[in-house]
Amino acid sequence: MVRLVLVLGDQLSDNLSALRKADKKTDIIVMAEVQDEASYVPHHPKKIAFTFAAMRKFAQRLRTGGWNVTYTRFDDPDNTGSIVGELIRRASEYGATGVIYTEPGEWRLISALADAPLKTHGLPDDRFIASHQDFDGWAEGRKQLRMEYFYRDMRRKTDLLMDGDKPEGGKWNYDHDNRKPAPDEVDFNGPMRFEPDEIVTDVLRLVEDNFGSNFGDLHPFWFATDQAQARAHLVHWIKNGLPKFGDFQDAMMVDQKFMYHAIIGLYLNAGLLDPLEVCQAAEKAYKSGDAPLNAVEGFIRQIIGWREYVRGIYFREGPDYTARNELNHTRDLPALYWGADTKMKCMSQAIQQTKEEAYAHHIQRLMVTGNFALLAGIEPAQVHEWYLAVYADAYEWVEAPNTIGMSQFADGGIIASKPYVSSGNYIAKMSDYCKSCAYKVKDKTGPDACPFNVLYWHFLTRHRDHFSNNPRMGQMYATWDRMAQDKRDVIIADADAWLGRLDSGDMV
Ligand code: FAD
Ligand code: DLZ
Ligand code: SF4
Repeated sequence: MVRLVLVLGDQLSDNLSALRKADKKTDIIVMAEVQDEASYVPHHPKKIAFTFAAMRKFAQRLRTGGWNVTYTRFDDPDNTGSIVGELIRRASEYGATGVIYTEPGEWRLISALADAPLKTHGLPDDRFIASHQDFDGWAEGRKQLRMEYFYRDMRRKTDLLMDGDKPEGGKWNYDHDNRKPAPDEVDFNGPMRFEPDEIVTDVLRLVEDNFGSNFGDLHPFWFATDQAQARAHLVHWIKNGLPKFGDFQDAMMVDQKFMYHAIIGLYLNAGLLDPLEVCQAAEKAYKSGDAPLNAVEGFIRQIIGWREYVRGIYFREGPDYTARNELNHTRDLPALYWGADTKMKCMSQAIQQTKEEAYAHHIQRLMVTGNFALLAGIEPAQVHEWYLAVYADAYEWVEAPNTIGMSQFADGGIIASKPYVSSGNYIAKMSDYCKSCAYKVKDKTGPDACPFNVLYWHFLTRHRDHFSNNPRMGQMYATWDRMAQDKRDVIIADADAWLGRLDSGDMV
C-alpha cells in the first residue's frame, strides 16, 4: 500500500514528525514548488530563492538517505500550482491511498489540507519546546498571558541556564543590561555568507524569471541553504556575535544592517536549525566563559520564550486573528513601505535594508516600521501582509502575533500590555539615525519636526478613551494634560497636516 508523506518548504528537518512516522520502503515523500505558496503574498525574491534552494537540497538529502522522493519543480509543465493539487496528482500517479503530513504553520494551509479530497492524517509539529496542549494548559485560567512567566516554565522544562531549581546568576531576566545605545563601531562583520552553488544558481535564475518584479533585491544572494551551512553560520555567530548580542540588542546604526544579531530566524523557521540545539550551543559558550550571561540569557529568552510564546498565541487565537483591528485603523499602507522615497532616515534605513536583505532586526521592525504604522493608523491587515511578504523568516505563526499583537495592538492587548509607541526620542536614544535625518528630532512642532513627535501625541489623543485607564499610560496622558492648550493645538494640527501630505502621496 503506497502512502504519500508531505514535506513543506518550512519543514526541512530530519526529525519531522511525518518522516518519523513514515516507512522508507513503501512511502513516497512529496515536495512541491507551487505558485500558491510562492504568491499568497508578494514574497521577497530572496525568501522564495531561499525556500526553493533549501527544498531542493533537502530532497537530495532525503534521497541520499534512502527515501523515495517525488519533487515538483516550479516550472514543471504539469505543476498544478497548489500543495493539495500536487498531492492529488501524485496520489493518482502512484495509486496512493493516503497522505500523512506534519501540521503546517499557517491556518490557510491547515484548512486546505483538512478539506482535501484525500485520506489525510495530520501529525503535531513537535519541533517546538511547547506543544499546543502545553501552551493551552499554561494559559488556561490566566487573566493575562505574560511572556515572562511562560518563559520561566520553558527554562525549567529545558533546564537551560538553571542552577538546580533557580535561574543561573540569580535572576530570570537580564534585559535591564541589554539596552545600551548604539556603540561607536561594530566589530562583527555580520552573518556568514555563502557563494551560490549549482543548485542555488539554478533557483536564482528561476526566481529572477518568475518573481523578478516583486519588492526586494535577489542579488547578492548569500543565505545558507542546507543544515551544514546553517550550522557553520551559527558557530561563526556564537564565537563572534553572541558576546555583544545582549549589550546592543536594541541598538540601530546607519548602514549596520545586522549589528550583533544572529540572523537565524529564517534557518530555525525553515527547519534547518533546531531551537534546542541553538540554545544549548549558546549556553555552552556561557559555561566556557566565551559569552556573558546577559547575552546568553537574552538570546535564549528570544527562542524558548518569545518564539514559543507567539506560536502558542497564534494557534490558541485561531484563524481570525489576522483580521483583528481593535483600534479601527483604516489608512492604506503608504508607498514608502515599498521603497518610495522618504525623508525619514530611520524608515529609509529599515526599509532599504529590508529590500536588500529580506532582513531587519527586531527593534527596526517594532520601533521603526511598526511604530510608524501604529502612530499613522495604518490598517493592521495591510501591515501584517507587508511583514509576511518582505522578511525571509516570515511565516504566519510567528509573524502575525508579532505584527497584529505586539506591534499594532490590533488584538486588544493579548500580547502587549500597552502599545509599543514612541516619539522620536526613543529612536534618537537607541540609534544614530537622527543625526543624518532631514527632520529634527528635537523639534516638537514646525516644518522640520520629527514626524514621530507629532504623530505620537496624535495617536494618544485619538485613542484616549481606549488607553487613559491603562495604568502604564497614565504618565503620558498627564504630560499631555500639563501642556498649554495652544501648544497641544499646534501639535495636532501639524500631525493632521503631515498625515494629509502622506495621504496625498507627497514625499514625506
Ligand atoms: P535575533 O535578534 O538574533 O534573535 C534570535 C532568535 O530569537 C530569532 O531568530 C527568533 O527565532 C527568536 N526571536 C526573537 N524575537 C522574537 C519574537 N518577537 N518572536 C519570535 N521569535 C523571536 N520573527 C520571525 O521569526 N518571523 C517573522 O515573520 C517575524 N515578524 C516580526 C514582525 C514584527 C512586526 C516584529 C516586531 C517582530 C517580528 N519577528 C519575527 C520577531 C523578530 O523581529 C525576529 O525573529 C528577528 O528580528 C529575527 O532576526 P534574528 O534571527 O537576527 O534574531
Ligand atoms: C514560503 C514558501 C514558498 C515561497 N514556497 C513554497 C513552495 O513552493 N512549496 C512549499 O511546500 N512551501 C513553500 N513555502 C513555505 C510554505 O508557504 C509554508 O509551509 C506554509 O506557509 C506553512 O507555514
Ligand atoms: Fe526618524 Fe525622527 Fe530621527 Fe528622523 S528625526 S531619524 S524621522 S526619529
